[in-house]
Formats: sequence, structure tokens, C-alpha cells
Amino acid sequence: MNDALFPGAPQAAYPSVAAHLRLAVESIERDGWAILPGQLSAKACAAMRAAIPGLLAAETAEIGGPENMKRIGDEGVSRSPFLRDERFVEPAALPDVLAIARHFLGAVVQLNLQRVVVNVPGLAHGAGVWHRDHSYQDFTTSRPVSLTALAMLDGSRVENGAPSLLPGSHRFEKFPTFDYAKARAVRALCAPGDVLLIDSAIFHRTEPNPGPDTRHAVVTIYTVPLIRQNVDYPRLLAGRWADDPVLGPLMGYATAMPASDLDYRRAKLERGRRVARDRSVAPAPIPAKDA
Ligand SMILES: O=C(O)CCC(=O)C(=O)O
Repeated sequence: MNDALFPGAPQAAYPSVAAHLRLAVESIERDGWAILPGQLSAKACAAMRAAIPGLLAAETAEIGGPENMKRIGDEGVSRSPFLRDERFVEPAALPDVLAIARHFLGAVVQLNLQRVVVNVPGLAHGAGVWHRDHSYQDFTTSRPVSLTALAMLDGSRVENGAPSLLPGSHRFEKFPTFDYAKARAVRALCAPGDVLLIDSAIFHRTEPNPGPDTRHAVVTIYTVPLIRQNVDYPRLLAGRWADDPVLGPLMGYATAMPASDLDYRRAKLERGRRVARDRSVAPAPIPAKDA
């Protein structure tokens, strides 16, 4: 194909992104989605898949049985699996995913939630309606404020209920007409271990699984720290990974809500931060914590 561009026409470029991720970054920006191939090994996928029934059983018992899971639309959903089983940290902290998240969301990327979606043949799933990942937030932003990574443990094919996406819909407040959606929706087809990475504002849905095989996806959502976490991970983790340079900030330790204005000020003092000031004025020394 001829790559010539009209003289003087401005062109996008992504010099700060690693070369192997540039096409994915541009695709997420323009279309709202991209597939990152080969992110998880077959062994890691198999280990997580094998752990999911036990996680679901424990969570179902905790909420009072399958009827209650059904009543809250959480059938086939395991929540925060990484809290019970550390193997699920791997899909939450994949270097390529975090690099793209930092490109869009900035240096401080917060884990909003992690869940497992289990798409069982013949069973309707709660994620089977067209949705964005932050419910009721129907505004658009000039760049993503949230990304969703779907690690496809079994791959995703038409035969196992691969999700549908509506490319470009992250840029529009309103869902289009169903005629448009029907004409323009695409299926996200992945090999086992691939990650489907989307702007969380793109409309998408789980499709019915015709069977015979169940499909498992580990869904991890990352946000700018202005958006509150789905659950209070710093409290639940009680210091676990607090000093880890990758997991500490990701879990939200650095951006957890301060209990008071005094705590907020003390945290700023500890970080040595001050607001922008006139550079011609010499900065005042920062007082010691208990001064
Ligand atoms: O893997 C899928 O089917 C998509 C799941 C989904 O839409 C969600 O978790 O929000």
C-alpha cells in the first residue's frame, strides 16, 4: 500500500510507547480495543482455570448459596480472586498491560477490580447485555480514564461465546441504534493466553456460549486514581505488597482516601510535595512532621 500523506497533514506518532505496543495503543485510542497476544503461558492459564470452581464455591457459600448469587446477578462471577489465590496477581500485573495503562492513565495506575467471568454453555450471563464497565457513567473523555484487560484463559471463539465489541463506541455518550450495533459489532477472537485490552467505556457484551466448553476470562480494570476502587483493597490487604514497587501503587496504598485533612497534609509532607509556586521566590523549608 502507498504510505504517502498529503503534504503538511498532521500525523499521530507514539514515540514514548515501546515499539511492539504502538499499534495496540493506537487501536485502543481510535477503536477502543486491541488484542495483546501470548501474555499468559498455557501452564498459568490451566492453573487459574483449575482454581476457579473452588473460588466460586467459597464465594457462593459466603453469600448464602447459589440463589443469592443469582439474585444479585453474580452467577458465574468470582470477585477479587487474587485475594484468595496469588496466581491471579499475574494477569493483574502483566508488564505490557501496565505499560499501556501508564501511557493512557499516567504514572499512578490503580486497580479498580478483578473478577473472573465464567461463560457456561446454555446459561445466560450477567455481562450479556451491552454495557460499559463503569455503570451509569455515560460521558466521554478525550483519553481513557479506565482500561479493562480480559485475559482469555481458554481463548475466545464464536464456539465458546467470545464477547462482542462496538468499535469506536467509547467516543459517544449514547448507545447507537440496535440496527447500527448489529451491523458494526465485532467478536473479539483470542487464542488462550491472549489479553483483550479495551477502553472501559467501549460498549461490549458476553455472547451466549453454544458449548460444549466453558469459557473463563480474568477481567482486571485499571483506572486513574480519581475513580474510587470497587472495594477497599488497601484495607483488605492489610499491608501485603505495600512496599512492592509495582503492586503497592497498583493496589491503591499510595492513593487511598486519607482519613482527615491532617492525614492528607502529613502524607504530602512525607512525600515532600508542595503546590506550584512562583519560581522567583525561594521555597520555604518544609517543617518536620511533628513541628
Ligand atoms: O469475557 C467476556 O465475555 C466479557 C466480560 C464482560 O463484559 C465484563 O466482565 O464486563
